[in-house]
Amino acid sequence: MTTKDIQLDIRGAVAVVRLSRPAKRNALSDSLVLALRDVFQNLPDTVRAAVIDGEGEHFCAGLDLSELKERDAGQGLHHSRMWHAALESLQYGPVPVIAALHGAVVGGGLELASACHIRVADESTFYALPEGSRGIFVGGGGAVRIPRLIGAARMADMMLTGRVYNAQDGERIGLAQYLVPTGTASEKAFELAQRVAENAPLTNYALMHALPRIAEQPADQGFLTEALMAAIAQSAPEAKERVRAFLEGRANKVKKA
Ligand code: 1HE
Repeated sequence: MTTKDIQLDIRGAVAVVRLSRPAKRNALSDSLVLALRDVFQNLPDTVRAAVIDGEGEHFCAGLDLSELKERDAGQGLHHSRMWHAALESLQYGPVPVIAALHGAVVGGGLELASACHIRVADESTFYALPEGSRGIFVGGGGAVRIPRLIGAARMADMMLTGRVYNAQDGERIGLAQYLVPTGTASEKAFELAQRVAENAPLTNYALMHALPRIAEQPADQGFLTEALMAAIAQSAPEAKERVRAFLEGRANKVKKA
């Protein structure tokens, strides 16, 4: 499936979703944000993991500023909520999503990346939140998700001073979990997605839907939610078979890194 601004390529169990507005540096117009929502809400059942990357020199230049017309407060509220709904369809969608980053990952582009479950950045990547200098604020969930990756103090610094993080520093502070040579982020993300796709679906579900909520719960509630999720996951026939396979020497051992 391909829309005007997004290419969707299903490769086995992995969906590769590509932002395809390279002339506008993949700036996120309303129609592109809605198309993203639609893609993640309608992935075929055979898909077990997804990669999202960007065509051209940059992952994403953020909000399409040409659409930032005068809105009243109510319209602004609904516009931001539209982004929330779209990015929640990735974060709390059917499958884990791996972002392959290169070039600019700025503004709403960083908000999009932070809604993904894993971020792989190549050496050309740079991160910024230019909202501060544009006289606006994040509105795509960045105020919730980005502090959870790097802390509110670093995010405030990025917005107050226009600080730009390069790829190495981005990985060091937690914006990406993987740093790879220039031009290889999509390949690495696809390789990881294939690995993720082999997990038991209920384990992936727990990691996407239970873990972030447990992490936000007070400890005593978190322990209970963890126990409930653990009991459900281990009761699945697939879990029993995977454990049996290890005990019978049919499954991989963990290898030293
Ligand atoms: C755009 C956008 C955009 C490029 N909206 N049209 N985001 C920003 O403030 C970042 C603005 N963009 C940039 O700083 C740069 O474009 C880049 C560093 C990303 C890339 O630089 P470069 O030299 O490769 O490209 P360019 O020449 O700046 O841009 C190429 C074209 O894309 C040009 O249009 P053209 O018609 O003159 O060819 C640019 O105008 C256009 N373009 N970025 C619209 N963002 C939910 S709230 C989120 C709030 C935010 O995201 S605010 C941050 C917005």
